[in-house]
Amino acid sequence: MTETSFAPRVFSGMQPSGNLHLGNYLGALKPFVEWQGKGVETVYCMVDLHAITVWQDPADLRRSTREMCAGFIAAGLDPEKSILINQSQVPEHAQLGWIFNCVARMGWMGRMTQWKDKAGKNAENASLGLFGYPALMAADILVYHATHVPVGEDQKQHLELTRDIAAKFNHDYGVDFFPMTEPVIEGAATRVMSLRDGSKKMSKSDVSDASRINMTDDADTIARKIRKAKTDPDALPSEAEGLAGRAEARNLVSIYAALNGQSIDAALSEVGGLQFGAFKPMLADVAVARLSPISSEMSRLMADTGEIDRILMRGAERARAITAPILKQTYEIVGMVGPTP
Ligand code: AQP
Repeated sequence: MTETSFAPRVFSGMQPSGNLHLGNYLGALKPFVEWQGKGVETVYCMVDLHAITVWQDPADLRRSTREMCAGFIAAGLDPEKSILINQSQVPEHAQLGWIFNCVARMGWMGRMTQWKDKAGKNAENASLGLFGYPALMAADILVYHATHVPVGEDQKQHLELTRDIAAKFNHDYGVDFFPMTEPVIEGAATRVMSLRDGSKKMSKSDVSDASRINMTDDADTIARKIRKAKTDPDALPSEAEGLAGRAEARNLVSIYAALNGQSIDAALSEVGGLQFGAFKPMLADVAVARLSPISSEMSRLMADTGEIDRILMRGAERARAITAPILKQTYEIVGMVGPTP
């Protein structure tokens, strides 16, 4: 099967399991907005079914889902141009997810880095959903026959698994039905690291709030977190090679470059030679300039959650016009008896 036999369509999702942070923004949300302007159909999803693979307080989940939708719109996603949904309202995701549970192999799931990291030594007590998560993620993507998935670098392995599931399904049933989806991992900050530890990913679930910049942080908080970010005593280099072995310096420069829409080399040609004492206020200024308008717009949108719910329900209707026929064809391929046409 050629990868060009499917019309281009973009899908990506995010878990409403806490605050949107700078890693989500630079790794995913900013690319989502860029794709919206490329004349391709775009579908973006708050993956609430994934979120409950670890415990979520119901009221917090509702708030985070609406806040994430507000964040998507505030960052530039237009509900008229992109389809915005929460996963649970498009039941074909979970229905195709079950079929893929029967295609994917236990061994594949057990090798997922995210499973090992999140379940850790306590795998016996982890939910079955956390183990099977990548099969549902494959369904999220393939129920749209999506060809491109913009994501941060941490999702690369899950995207490879999505291709494995599509290939096994196509092979087992002798069809060319699911596309070989391409991950799109681009930009200067595809893996934003913790501000407290340059070897750890910036993450919603880090217990230290100082480790991340939340999209809802105010200007003072952003400036304080950047001022306190871990660094080393040396000045910034003038070329990217000089960042080797300096994880924290690399991280801050990558963030600066990505916020400015520059390459790392272009950023270093501007800030190379500066000490962190001079560089950090520059980084704080650009972070506040980029993030504050998004955060104010999020607050404005959150004042009318009824409108957010309407946007999501309208998105679900539009999404189901795509997903229902694809699920129906999948059922036919698999051998499920349904209504006779
Ligand atoms: N630190 C990051 N740098 C770049 N991209 C990132 N993404 C997440 N963290 C970074 C990208 O954001 C999208 C949505 O991710 P998610 O929220 O669904 O799940 P996640 O990757 O598990 O995010 P967190 O914050 O790390 O959540 P927890 O703490 O719950 O595990 C994806 O495209 C992801 O690559």
